[in-house]
Amino acid sequence: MRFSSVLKFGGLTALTASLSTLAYAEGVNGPVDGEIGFQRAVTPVMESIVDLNVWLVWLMGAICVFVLVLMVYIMFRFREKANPVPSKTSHNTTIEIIWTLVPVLILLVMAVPSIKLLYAQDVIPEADLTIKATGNTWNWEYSYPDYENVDSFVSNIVDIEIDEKRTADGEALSHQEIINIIDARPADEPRLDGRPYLLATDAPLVVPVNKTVVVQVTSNNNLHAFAVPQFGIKIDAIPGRINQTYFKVNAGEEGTYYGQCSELCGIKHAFMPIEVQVVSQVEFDRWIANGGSFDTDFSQNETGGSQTAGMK
Ligand SMILES: [Cu+2]
Repeated sequence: MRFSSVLKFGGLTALTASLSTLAYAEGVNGPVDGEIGFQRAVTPVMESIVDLNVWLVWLMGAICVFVLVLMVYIMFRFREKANPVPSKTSHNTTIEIIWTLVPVLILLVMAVPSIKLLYAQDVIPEADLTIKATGNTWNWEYSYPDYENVDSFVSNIVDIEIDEKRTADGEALSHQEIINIIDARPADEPRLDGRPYLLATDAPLVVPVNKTVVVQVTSNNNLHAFAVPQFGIKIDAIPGRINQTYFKVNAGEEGTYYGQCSELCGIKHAFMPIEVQVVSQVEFDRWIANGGSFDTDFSQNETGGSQTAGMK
């Protein structure tokens, strides 16, 4: 739902109808221009996050409207003309009990589902597949400890070199111009082919649909964070430590999903995207049997990243 189309709605009824869909763009993966809500949820955890958010927005909206109406009423009802002799009341025990208890109750009503959801995110269920994501400067490296025949691989952004991003006059190329340069490459080099620039990689993480995937996250150097909005996951990558999170993509939601490093980690923080290809179990088995390949060469990247790693 775009903000401009929200503005076009006149009546409250239309707004009510649109609020439930405000959270995502129907059927689209990844971010959408002008989007003000969440990306479309494809895991039970993200669905719960969206539901909680929608519910909290309604609750906060109701409180705002209530306070506003009360203030407007007071301004008119007790204005100087209508109320020349103001009340000198300074204490009212009943009112004080009410305005203490009601907010406490509201906070409790908000806290219970919030903590339930935190718990659902924090407790890692039995894994069908465990993968390890390691943050480098500046790319992600994936390994499949369950499968010895699949080498760990580095997933680099599909981009051009930074000094190619300006013309001879020093003018910055537009994103579309950069995309055109990338897509003019020969077919055996990583291209975008319709995938979003700055999110597409040369070697996506591949996982099966409708299976619990546990992600062990760590870092070789700086702090990074592994985040995929549509899965509802975001977890810090800390050198020398392993953090865990999990996701289970809903049945029928095979597709490509995108995330980004979400902890400021240095100059190319914005250029280490996360691309996850969710496939059927059959396809995944084929990918594994193939040593981590759907018959492309891009999974053969060298492991390890360094301060001087190229941006291609
Ligand atoms: Cu980063």
